[in-house]
Amino acid sequence: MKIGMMCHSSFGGSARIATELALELARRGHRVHLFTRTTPFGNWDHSNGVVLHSSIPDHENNWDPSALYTDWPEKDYQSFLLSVLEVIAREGLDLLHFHYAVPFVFIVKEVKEKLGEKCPLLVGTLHGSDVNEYGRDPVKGPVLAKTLRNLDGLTTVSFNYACLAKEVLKLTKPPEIIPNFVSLSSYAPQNDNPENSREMEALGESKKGDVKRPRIVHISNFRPIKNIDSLARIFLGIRKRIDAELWLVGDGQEMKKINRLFKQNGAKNDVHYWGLQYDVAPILVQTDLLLMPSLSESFGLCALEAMACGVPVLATHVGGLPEVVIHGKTGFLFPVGNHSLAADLAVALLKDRVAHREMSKAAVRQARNFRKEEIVSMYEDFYDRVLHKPRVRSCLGWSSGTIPT
Ligand code: GMT
Repeated sequence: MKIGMMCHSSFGGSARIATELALELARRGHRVHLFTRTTPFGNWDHSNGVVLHSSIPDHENNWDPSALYTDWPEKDYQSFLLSVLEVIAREGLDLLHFHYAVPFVFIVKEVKEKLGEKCPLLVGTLHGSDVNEYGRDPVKGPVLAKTLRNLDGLTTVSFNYACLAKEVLKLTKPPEIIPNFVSLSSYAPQNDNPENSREMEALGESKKGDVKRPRIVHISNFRPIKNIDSLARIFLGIRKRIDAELWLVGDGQEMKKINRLFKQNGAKNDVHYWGLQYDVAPILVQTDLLLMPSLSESFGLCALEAMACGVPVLATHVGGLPEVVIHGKTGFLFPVGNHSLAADLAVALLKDRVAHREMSKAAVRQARNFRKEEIVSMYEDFYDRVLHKPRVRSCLGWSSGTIPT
């Protein structure tokens, strides 16, 4: 298949999923063009088999990779659109697939208006706050909803988000669910490697016999939705009762606030800042618990990545998280704002070596349900179905898509 993939270039999960999907599809022999505004975050290898089209050259890119840019200047928007149209004219695409609705849904709308019947099939995947935020926006919301309704195929990453999208965007049917995935060859527990036995190091004993404090990790783009204030309060609650440390991976607008909070509370020496990291697996394997107190999550990709590394997850009971983390088995879920319950659960788990080991094993087992190979096959199957659905001539606006099933 000839596939065009569009995504953000940021640190976020949707960009990670889209680029990994593009790479795996290329490995499987598809011709894949990836359209991004700048080179994707991380070490992009230009010989990886995916044809990358970034509309802003790297030397002009002075952006913050932790930010999710959805409002693009007109000139960037036009050059992105042009590069998509050029590839379609030159090579032809069977399918154009966007990850994250805003602003790509507006790009596909224009592609369709410009190309009419010659337009490739248009599919999208809804990821994060796009439905919650833009879907409810009085100006953008209706355009977003109308365009999504007219796509040839729409997916999203969890059952919860599919229901939310149907309700907010008043879709006739919910998007198809294709969950996020993890590469089990990159994300695996450290004790799979005998050189670095995690069993020995877990919860207090290093190989040399010196004491290692339990490590709690948080990974995010530090946006308000990640509920950083709550993160700090929970950690301070844990810290009062056991000698633990907090590892912060990522960066973003709330970082200064949390930094200040820890200084004021005398916890400065218990917090380690890793900054933005693409490859989080080597960090995750050295930790004991992932803390994710988000206000909402359509899926919670780093919870899955942590579990694949054998790290139990302590997260809020929101959005798609209960579909990823099994409460009491692979971690714990707590209501937003219940800091004392979260701290109690963390302390109990970090003190109980046997329970922690069981949970760590169950987490690895659960992560196997989201194996990259299987989920990418679900995308291939979805493409196949969309391509083989008979198309009808539009008489209802910019596209009536396919014959409704
Ligand atoms: O909307 C966001 O916060 C950003 C978005 C992204 O592009 O990274 O994150 C979302 O997509 C991830 C991949 O599907 C999900 O794992 C995250 O749960 C989701 N974030 C939110 O819903 C807050």
